[in-house]
Amino acid sequence: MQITLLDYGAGNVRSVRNAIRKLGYEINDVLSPEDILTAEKLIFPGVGSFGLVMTRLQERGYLEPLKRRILENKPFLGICVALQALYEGSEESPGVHGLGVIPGQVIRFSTKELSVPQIGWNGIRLLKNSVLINSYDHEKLYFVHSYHAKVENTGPDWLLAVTDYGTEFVSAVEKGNISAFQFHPEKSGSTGLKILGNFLAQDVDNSLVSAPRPIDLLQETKIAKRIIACLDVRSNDQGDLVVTKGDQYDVRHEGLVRNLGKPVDLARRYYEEGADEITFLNITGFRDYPLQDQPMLAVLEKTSENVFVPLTIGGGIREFTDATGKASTSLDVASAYFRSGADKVSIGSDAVYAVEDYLKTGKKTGKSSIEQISNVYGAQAVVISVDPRRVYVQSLEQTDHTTISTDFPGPGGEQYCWYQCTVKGGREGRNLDVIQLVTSCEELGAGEILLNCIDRDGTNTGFDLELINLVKQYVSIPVIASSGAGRASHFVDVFQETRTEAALAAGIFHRKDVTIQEVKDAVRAVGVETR
Ligand code: 1PR
Repeated sequence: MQITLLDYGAGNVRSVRNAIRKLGYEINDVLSPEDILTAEKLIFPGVGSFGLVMTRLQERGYLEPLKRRILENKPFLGICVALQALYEGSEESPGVHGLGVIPGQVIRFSTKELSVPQIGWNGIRLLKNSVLINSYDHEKLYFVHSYHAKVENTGPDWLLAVTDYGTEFVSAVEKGNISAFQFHPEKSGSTGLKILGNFLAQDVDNSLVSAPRPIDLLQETKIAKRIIACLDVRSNDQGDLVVTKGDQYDVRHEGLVRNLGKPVDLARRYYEEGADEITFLNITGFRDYPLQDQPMLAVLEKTSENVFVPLTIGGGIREFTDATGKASTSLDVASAYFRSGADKVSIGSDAVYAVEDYLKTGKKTGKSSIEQISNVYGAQAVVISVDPRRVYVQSLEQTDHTTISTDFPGPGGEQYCWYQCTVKGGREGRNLDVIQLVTSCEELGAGEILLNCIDRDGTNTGFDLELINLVKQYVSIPVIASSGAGRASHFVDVFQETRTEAALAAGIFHRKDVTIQEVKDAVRAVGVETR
């Protein structure tokens, strides 16, 4: 059977395409408004901001056919912003009209105790039976969004599932053959693929199986702490692209680049072992030209064919001029990565330079890589990879930087330290501290912080909990703790002693010291929510 995809060129729909193909279906693209009406089954993956989605639909003349299709009850599946588009409007883009099929406005999460965007795996409370989501399909699903639809606007005829994140919000709607999910089935591993497969195979009208059940009887859902496998990738001395691993960022052993395996194979292994996300860092990106780095794009393309959890790619996200004088913006570089299958990009050195410029004037120019990418793809697609290193001082007066008193004194017995930001893979320190960097990046539109620590990287001595607690005091976007994991109990420590949303590790998984499942078992045993 042919499945029709509504791709209006706003971002990465490769993962939806890959998921449909993996399930054995052919894809037709909507090329004209009529295709929306004649399609047997239509999937509308919402990518970009609410305003961008609605504008693109209007420009292409898709609004009326979409409303008609929904009214005629022809099979329709909306994902993420496409669920929000069913409502009248959104706080995200004031004045822009939604499809208005369901009354009310979509609003921003305003929780104080939880980070926004919500990024990660959460449960659903299913309020009626559905052909798409069977009651036994209650495993966690992947969400990534800052705005949500309100339960009270969504009548029982539409409401299919709710989820809790500081507040109760609509995670799925369904009426007859029209369904929409706030979560991403295409990024929700085998559970998500099953739900998507149900839509593709479904031939019964959902209205026949509805039996509403009261929300209150169902247990509150909880977002899981994420475990992320990280693959530092670079060419080795023979020119092959390999996964490598540094020791405090030094990836050479006896003069040679450590080779820990092939990127695509390792990513697949970690997906199958239960990683909640996979991160690739092209660690020579700061000196290479990523748009010419075809192997890295090919790695993403190949990986995304078989890995159905979020993929982040970092390294070299900045503007470039190639040998022929052709200039590319950081947005061009990021777009190439998104088209190849990335869900998020991670910016390292260029974020430091952007913040240095920003702090000089205090004015946003809209031109930094963070702003450009966030404006087009949304904050949730922009991760800042921070590479800080401790600078020890004898007293607080010795520096203007944000300083902590530490339980791990410096080589001269110093009781205090600040965290200096570095660029070019830790090779160059800047006069910028980690708090200046992360708070400014949040203001510029970043959606998440990947918090490495050069002092701990590859040491197996555990995460730098002091650093993570410091950063968590200052930002309201999610933080991924990174560097230093050497045993499963280090993950227990990071989740029990800090409020980090995720923990990332590399060496421990590459060396097979413990499996991802063993890490999850350990943290679950102390009551931490996992997928
Ligand atoms: O500056 O935008 O081109 O991005 C370059 C990216 O590459 C940055 O994200 C930077 O962190 C990363 N990078 C650059 N050089 C190295 C290196 O190792 N020589 N890797 C490097 C950094 C840090 C982690 C690592 C964790 C966990 N790797 O991602 O995987 O520390 O390690 P562990 O669990 O084994 O301790 P740009």
